[in-house]
Amino acid sequence: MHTHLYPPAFGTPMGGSSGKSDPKGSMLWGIDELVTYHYLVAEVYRVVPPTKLPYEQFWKMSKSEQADHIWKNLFVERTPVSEACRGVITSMTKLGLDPSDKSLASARKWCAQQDPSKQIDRVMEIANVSSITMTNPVFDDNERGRWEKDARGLADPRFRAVLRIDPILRDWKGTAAPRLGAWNYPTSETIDAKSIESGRKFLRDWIDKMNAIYLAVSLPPEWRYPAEDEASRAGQAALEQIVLPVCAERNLPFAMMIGSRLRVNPALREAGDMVGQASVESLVNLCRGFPNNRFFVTMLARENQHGLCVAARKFANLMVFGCWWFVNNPSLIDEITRMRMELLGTSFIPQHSDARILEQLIYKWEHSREIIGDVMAEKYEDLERAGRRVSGAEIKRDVKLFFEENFENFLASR
Ligand code: FIX
Ligand code: ZN
Repeated sequence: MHTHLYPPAFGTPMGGSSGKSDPKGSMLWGIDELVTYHYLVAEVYRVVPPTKLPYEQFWKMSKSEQADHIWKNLFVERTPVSEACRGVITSMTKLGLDPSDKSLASARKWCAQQDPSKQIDRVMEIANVSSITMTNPVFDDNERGRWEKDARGLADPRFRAVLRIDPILRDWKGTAAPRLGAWNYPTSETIDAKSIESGRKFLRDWIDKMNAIYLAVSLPPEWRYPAEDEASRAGQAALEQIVLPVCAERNLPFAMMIGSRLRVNPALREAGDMVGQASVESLVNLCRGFPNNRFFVTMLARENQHGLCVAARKFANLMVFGCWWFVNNPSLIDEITRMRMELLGTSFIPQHSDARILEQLIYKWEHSREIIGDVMAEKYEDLERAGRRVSGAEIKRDVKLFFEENFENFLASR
């Protein structure tokens, strides 16, 4: 239900056997992308500090040079025990590549011989993924330009779109308002009648253009509802007057990914974001205040997971999903899934991949399925010990709820 993956129609820096490459393409796949995942950029700077390899020098290297640097320092000269490293190993093994190879040369050669679209089918087959949900940041020029140029041509039955609108809530005055104005949606710095009308029209137009299945944002740990400082008031008003009314009108859920503090180390780019504890109380206020809206919510901080579960016990319009980013690690997936089953039964979505590189689908789901399956089995054993047999049909039903129906039903529900 949440990835940063794209079909070939969005272009790809590595054309593979199709020979069609687009340096600004959004479809990331292949060994060099897998090894230069921002999680691994952060980890390699733990062992080769910027005093040894200045950040700007790293970013000037080619993708392959960066990948060779990370492979050498994290996978050869050190034991690749971290979850992000183990993930690369799992995906390589499942694709028939040799993860103990000291060089990436043969993996690179194999990838270059693959067709991007066929690789998507292969990876979806191996990962047993039936449908991929994108996240489409409309304020990103590269993304928006592709939709404006040929929205119909971007359609791919394997992928569904999501209208991602972070600046509308994170920075109305500085980013969203001026950009909407530049795109012929006249707005003001404040959420007045003009901003409301234009903002709503903007969302309706892009929901239609993308055929979006939900709208989404990520929010900082400081996010509060109601807002507690002047700077956040415009964001609150935009949420109340623009985003949630259009979601209700179009019967689309609103996804909130809460707790990411962006670029605490800007030199690391995407690898430079951080986690922070957020306010579950704000979420409770929102769910109570907007009963006609449905909310998909995931929180980044481990400390927020329990409160989030309890909040979901209070509001049927709140669907908890995924072990996001810094809690997407075996020990925490186990802890969080256990807690959720004990507090929410089977009424939550245990995981999303957040895959940025196609082949990550293989390891993100392989690793999570194993842990979620173990937790479910233990819960069935507890039930049997308590005196209630669990049938194979019931287990199949629960797995379908966790890995498909809870999402599809919440999308479609009225
Ligand atoms: O906001 C998000 O969708 C996050 O998932 C990403 O921004 C983040 O960089 C990521 O890749 C997490 O896994
Ligand atoms: Zn994401």
